Amino acid sequence: MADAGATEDQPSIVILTGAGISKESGLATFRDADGIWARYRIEDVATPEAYARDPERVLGFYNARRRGAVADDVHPNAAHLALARLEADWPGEVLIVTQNIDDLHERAGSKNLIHMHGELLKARCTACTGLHPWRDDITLDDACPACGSLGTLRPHVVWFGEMPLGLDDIGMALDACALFMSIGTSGNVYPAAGFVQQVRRLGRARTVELNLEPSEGATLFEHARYGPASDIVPAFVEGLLTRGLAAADGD
Ligand code: BV8
Repeated sequence: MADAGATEDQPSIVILTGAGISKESGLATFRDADGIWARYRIEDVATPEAYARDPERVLGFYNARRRGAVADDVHPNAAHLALARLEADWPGEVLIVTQNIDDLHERAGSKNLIHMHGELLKARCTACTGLHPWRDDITLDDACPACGSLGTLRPHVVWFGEMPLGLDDIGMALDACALFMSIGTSGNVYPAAGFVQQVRRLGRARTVELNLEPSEGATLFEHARYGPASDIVPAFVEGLLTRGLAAADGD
């Protein structure tokens, strides 16, 4: 990650994204009526305890999601593309902190990106901690490409009760930013849901929620835009690039 410093001429922006930004690319959200947690219980598929109890079930859950994420008809949508344009054209640093484990931000062209809940297209070895690009199913018969151990590969995702990734860099970027945007997240999962409060404590940055509808934490933000991400994010980015940070104000 680049240095997260901000100056008046080069104000930095931190963007938290969640499942809502990938919904129009064909990937399910978690807590909507048709979401993943309506079909699966968190404690069965997304905790270290679930994996210890029934690794095949947990691997099967992520194998199905990996197949979905690499499907030919899944592409970055206009919201992902607009954020990549913002990073390329904004005079200061733009950091995307995503809770999503898909690779749609990378495929849109974003470079300064932290996957705080891990990456679906990587496997991690619990024996040697090696990380490996992985587009196929992970099975208990697979050997770690680095150390050769059998049955020790797990999805490189952060389960409930595990420590999210990149928190030190995220914390410094939040403290330095002039604008914090939260896109397509319900504000249910911590520590991500608390980032807006961390930003507001310092009182230096504007805070904006962009979501289909007001989230759990909507009242914590000073400003908001509501609608499908593929409409509201490109419009918001266009405003920032033409009028600067003041474009964030208003609802
Ligand atoms: C941690 C794995 C310690 C990957 C995920 C009380 C009891 C027990 C635990 C806790 C507790 N309070 C807090 C905790 C901790 C716990 C937690 O938050 N639990 C919650 C349930 C209360 N958190 C943890 O365990 C985390 N680790 O805390 O470590 C620690 C200590 C100190 C400091 C730091 C850390 C680990 C959390 C990681 C969990 N892993 N999944 C995977 O399978 O994908 S969480 C899962 O939820 C996904 O990762 C997902 O990204 C994340 C957040 O969900 P959202 O992205 O917000 O998705 P959601 O469906 O909820 O919302 C979608 C939104 O989009 C909606 O608002 C919708 O309206 C909108 N939308 C829909 N369509 C569109 C749209 N918006 C725009 N356009 C559209 N078209």
